[in-house]
Amino acid sequence: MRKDQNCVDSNPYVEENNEKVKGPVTGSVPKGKEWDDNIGYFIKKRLRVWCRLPNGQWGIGKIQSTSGDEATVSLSSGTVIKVSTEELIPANPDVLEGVDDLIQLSYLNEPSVLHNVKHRYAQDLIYSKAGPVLIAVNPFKDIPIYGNETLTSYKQKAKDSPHVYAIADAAYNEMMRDEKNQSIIISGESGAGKTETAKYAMQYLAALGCGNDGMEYEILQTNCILEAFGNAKTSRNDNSSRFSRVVQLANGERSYHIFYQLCAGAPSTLRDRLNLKMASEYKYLNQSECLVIDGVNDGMKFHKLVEALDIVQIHKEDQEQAFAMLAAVLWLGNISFQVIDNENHVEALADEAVNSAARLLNCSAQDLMLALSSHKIQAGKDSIAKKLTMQQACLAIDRRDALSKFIYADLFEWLVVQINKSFEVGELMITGRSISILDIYGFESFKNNSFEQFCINYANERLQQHFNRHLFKLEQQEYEEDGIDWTKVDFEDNQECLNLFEKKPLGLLSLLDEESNFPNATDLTFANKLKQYLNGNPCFKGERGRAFGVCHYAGEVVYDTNGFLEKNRDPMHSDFIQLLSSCGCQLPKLASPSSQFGGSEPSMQSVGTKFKSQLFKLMHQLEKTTPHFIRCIKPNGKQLPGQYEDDLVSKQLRCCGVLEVVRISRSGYPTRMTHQEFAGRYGFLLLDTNVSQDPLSLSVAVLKNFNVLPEMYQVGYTKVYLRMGQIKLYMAAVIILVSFDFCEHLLVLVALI
Ligand code: AD9
Ligand code: MG
Repeated sequence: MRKDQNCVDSNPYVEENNEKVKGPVTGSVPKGKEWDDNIGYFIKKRLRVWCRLPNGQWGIGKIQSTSGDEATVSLSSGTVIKVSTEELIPANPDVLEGVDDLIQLSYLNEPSVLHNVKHRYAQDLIYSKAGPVLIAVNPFKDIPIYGNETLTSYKQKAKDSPHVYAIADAAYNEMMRDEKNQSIIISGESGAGKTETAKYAMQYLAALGCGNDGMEYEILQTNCILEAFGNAKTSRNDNSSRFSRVVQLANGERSYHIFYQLCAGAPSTLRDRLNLKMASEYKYLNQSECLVIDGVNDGMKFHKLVEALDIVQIHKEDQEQAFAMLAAVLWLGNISFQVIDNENHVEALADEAVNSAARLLNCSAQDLMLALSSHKIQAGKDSIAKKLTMQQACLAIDRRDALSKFIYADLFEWLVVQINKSFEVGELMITGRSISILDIYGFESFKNNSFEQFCINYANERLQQHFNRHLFKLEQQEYEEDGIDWTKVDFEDNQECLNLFEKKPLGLLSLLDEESNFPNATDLTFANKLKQYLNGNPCFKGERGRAFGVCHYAGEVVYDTNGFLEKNRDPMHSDFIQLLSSCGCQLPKLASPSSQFGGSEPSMQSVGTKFKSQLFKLMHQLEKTTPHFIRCIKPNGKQLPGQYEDDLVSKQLRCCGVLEVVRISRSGYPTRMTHQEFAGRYGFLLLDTNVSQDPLSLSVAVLKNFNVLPEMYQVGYTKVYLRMGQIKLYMAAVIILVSFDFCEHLLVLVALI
């Protein structure tokens, strides 16, 4: 196999200070190599290089002299330092500073990539390309690069600099051209800007797809609704997309925005009907000592929310029913328990909280109290209700909280169904094609990581595999199968980590389910079991006590198993389901006819297993689409504009595989067409009619006829492969030609580009 001429691992020449300097593009000088122009290593006097400074940061400078294994480097700051030649990394010439696409860098290495992104960020150029991937660095301030004017420029192709609009535009065009569903997959850490980016993508698609102002406005209003019900303030992001935080909050964080909005903004008639109090009077909300967000007016937000609900045509009665469910959840949180007899049985206190919750749920206070204070025990075919005792008081609280979470989850699902229903008209439905935008919680690694992080990181591990598959695996497989010359580019495969989670019976999820089913198991016995069975796995790290570590693609995370078993079980008792399905409340039943509410049998699946099967379903759907990837980067941990922490950014760029993507895109052939397609599209341009008419011969003849440089394309068994940008370049030439000779085809070609 011929080594690819343009592959980054070969030795290109770079013009620097009028000297030709030859050298490897990546990495440092191999150990033991001498300075030798004949060999061609890059260490040359006055060459720009990166070196690690004593403070761990990268510094740029020029080599003054070398002696043995040591080089003297004059830094741009004026300081002169001595550095081991092994640690020197070549820097790009000035002219390449701040290029749009990292593919254009002559030297591809971590400090160069980091510097390029930083240089652009300092000029508010928050978007860059890494081959096919869009990198978006959160500006944490408003910059005037959105709105109708910019949108129109992208729509009319007057602009093509990296932008989320450009990605949305590409997705739309590919959907129309290939008649294939598309997806825009947005990933990144918490607070990196995923949701904002998703909103801009939606804004663009709404403007493009609808051609109808009313519909566009309606689509955008859904953001306001989904954010109110799906987002909350966390320590990392004031508007974080969350799940499952109805009942427990960390200090300084808030529950879903909607609760505070309702309490602050509901008009007095509604307040009376729901017996609504201030947010500070509800335990679910006041436990974290954080009721407001700086600069946010919850009352006003509530009015905006109601407007949005009206716009997406959710009936007033349904809106009121949804608010009643929210108020019921808040009142449930205020329910407390007391000992009622000598046998230490506990019962819910028959106070305002119980009465209000029961009234809002449309059931009797007695039924609600019974459901909360007793549990059913199976005796043969029958079940007997048994009162909980003082020792089981925490069970009663768990049951109350499980009910609250369940109601909220169902309400959210109902809302999504309603929103989707209101869009069951319009162009997308007519063409039957769709563009899915995936804004998923990013990888999380905190000081203390629990079951939530475990699930989130598992999902991210799956998404990373999807990314790898599309950008590395499938790409290279296709080259090989189609018989073109190709030198493989290595990438980090995370299959082993996924196996650690998913393998049966000895994987993290299976072992968790197994332990969750043992009545006497504890979080400690679970941790010990993991260590017993998984210690040999290279992605698993046994830690002390209840902890264990997982080597994720984005770094190692230590999880504390405290609460894992209980959270995995998340009991939703059948008597609750009975209670709720017998009550007059209509909303939840609308939401999910297949859900536990309507059915007689509660789901016995654990939370972990359910999460896995939902994730598989999602991945399955994504696999059927053409993906477009956006990697959001958080430049600092303080949510502040203008601050760029090198280490933090480096880590994120590294863990999303940016370098590898650039490497593969630079040496790869991103544009490809079958010989039939290619010949069909461009064959008519051939003036020579003697060419054999089979598609392969026609394709080759077209390429030759237009003098496409041999290193710019490859001809495989089934397809023609072209390097980045070739189709544009080549087609521009074609248009000029066509406009003279084949005027009738001009329109077709313009449309193709
Ligand atoms: V989480 O995983 O849901 O916690 P996200 O979704 O990645 O997180 P989000 O989009 O909510 O983060 O962005 C956080 C904040 O950054 C926003 O509230 C904005 O204040 C800020 N942001 C993000 N992107 C932009 C942007 N393109 N322009 C201006 C932005 N501000
Ligand atoms: Mg978000």
